[in-house]
Amino acid sequence: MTKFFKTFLTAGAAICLAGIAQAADIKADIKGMAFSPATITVSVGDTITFTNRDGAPHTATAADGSFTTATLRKGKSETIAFDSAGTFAFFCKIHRGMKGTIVVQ
Ligand SMILES: [Cu+2]
Repeated sequence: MTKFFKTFLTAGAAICLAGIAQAADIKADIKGMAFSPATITVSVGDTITFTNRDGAPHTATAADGSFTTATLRKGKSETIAFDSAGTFAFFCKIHRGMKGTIVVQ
């Protein structure tokens, strides 16, 4: 095996392992007219899958407009990716009293 090929394989393995370590999908429910949990902490590169458990339709929408789900009816889910660090307030566009915070670190 050439030195170049060994280096290539090692780099490839490192990239694969980094990918596995980073890409978590965090589950968040919307139930009882609230986000559960209301504060969600993730790492850069993670995704959050919001699932509506209520009969009422809901969204998960960033206060700064950086992301939103579609209107989720009962049992429906949507996955949002978080690629930059920060603290993001979010709410439901239909029920503005429903609020939460996502911390991306
Ligand atoms: Cu709602």
